[in-house]
Amino acid sequence: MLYTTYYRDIINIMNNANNCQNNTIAAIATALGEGAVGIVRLSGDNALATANKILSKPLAKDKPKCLQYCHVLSGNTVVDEVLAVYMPAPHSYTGENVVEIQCHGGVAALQKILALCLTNGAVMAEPGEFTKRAFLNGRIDLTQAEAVMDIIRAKSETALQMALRTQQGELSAKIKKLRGSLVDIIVNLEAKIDYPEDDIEDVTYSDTHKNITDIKIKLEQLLATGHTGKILREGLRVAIVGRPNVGKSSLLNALLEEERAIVSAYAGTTRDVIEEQILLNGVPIILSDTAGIHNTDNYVEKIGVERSRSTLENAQLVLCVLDSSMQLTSEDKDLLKVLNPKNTLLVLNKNDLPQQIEKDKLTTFTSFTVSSKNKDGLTELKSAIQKYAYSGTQGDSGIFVQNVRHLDLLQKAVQSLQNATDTINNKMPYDCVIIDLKNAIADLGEITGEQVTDEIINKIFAKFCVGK
Ligand SMILES: Nc1nc2c(ncn2[C@@H]2O[C@H](COP(=O)(O)OP(=O)(O)OP(=O)(O)O)[C@@H](O)[C@H]2O)c(=O)[nH]1
Ligand SMILES: [Mg+2]
Repeated sequence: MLYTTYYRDIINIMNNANNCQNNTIAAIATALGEGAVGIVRLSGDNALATANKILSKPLAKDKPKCLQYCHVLSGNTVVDEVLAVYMPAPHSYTGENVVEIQCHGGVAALQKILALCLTNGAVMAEPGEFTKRAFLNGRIDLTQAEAVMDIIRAKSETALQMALRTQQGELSAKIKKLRGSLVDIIVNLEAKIDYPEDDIEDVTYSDTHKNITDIKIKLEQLLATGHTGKILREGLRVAIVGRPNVGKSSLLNALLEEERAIVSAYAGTTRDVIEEQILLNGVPIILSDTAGIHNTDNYVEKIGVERSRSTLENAQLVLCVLDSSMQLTSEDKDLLKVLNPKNTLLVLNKNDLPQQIEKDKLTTFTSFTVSSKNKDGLTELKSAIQKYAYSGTQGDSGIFVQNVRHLDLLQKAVQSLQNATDTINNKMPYDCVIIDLKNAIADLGEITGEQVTDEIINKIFAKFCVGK
């Protein structure tokens, strides 16, 4: 990005080596470009002092969270007319003293004000450093911090809602509760180790097994929401495939409700993959129309067919289009052989024509009879696509885990709990069960940030944008 180099330069020139957490940091918090308003944000002990060095009228300490009108000055020269706000610790985004200067949203004004902040005691913020400080100061936990980025990147209202719920701590609360229950199990087992005379071993093993299994089921339910969570975040990749002339491009156009791809009676019209996005009730769908899959000696067509096959392999859901006005051809049959009924919907197109297709040969698949030409049967197809996006989710909590890091850790925790129940089944000592439980506790703690290394924290926040 254009301004990355600019930031690098400023970081190199202005930052002194000891950029520790006590430093006051500054960054442009809004996107660089032309806009009505732009914001420069400062956070740290000296945020107010630094801001006051460049403002025409010092921000009144006794007017926290109030917008105050003034000018930014460089010496005696007015840089911009601004509104500034002081948010004292601990009730600010970072939990530190924060000042935000709202200036005109032009690149020059923002860069000049940032440069003034840097020459007056602030250091350039690293990517995500404001949110990182909020985490380190205990304002939010790690899942909430990560959700901030998901809010910024949300591509649909549903993804936004999901990220907001995580940001408000719903996921953390669930995970913390389950982690707490695991700690209780350990406390109980440790008591049994300390006072073995009270112990009836079989009862302890069976109770512990049940309690661990209950927690494991809840974690597995959270894990199962990952399928939908990832789709809501990144979109569902849907490939439209089939032999030439069955109406793939017509279907794409009908789903998009616009004439995007060329449609013609000539077999082999589409030569390349055409990708478009739609939202189906808040679920982002990435649709790919492909070249008709068939055997050909034509060099260009061959490349197209290869691309169709690779789109097919990378798709999460396949719409295999068949021409229902004809009997199945050998090309149809060859294609059906390589498709997985679990992630394929058959689209029996051209239902406005006399029907010839042998439906009894297609019973292993879910199929929909449509006419792309007359826009008939598309509602049912659309709801099946949407249903696929939500498949695998259980419970009615409405939380979808969408972060790959969280999903990996949930998977690890489930495995550790599986190990714990195996350990119990093998009647191994309580100590061995405790080791497995501690592993699960560590994995869950890494999700919320209760048990996480600096290295991981740095890695997470490095993916943020500067100013957030
Ligand atoms: N009657 C009828 N004709 C259709 C329907 N859908 C598509 N067609 C016709 O079928 C022909 C092929 O349509 P396309 O959408 O170009 O088919 P395609 O599968 O994309 O073809 P290639 O790109 O060549 O692989 C065109 O003449 C369309 O008008 C339908 O539902 N009913
Ligand atoms: Mg086509």
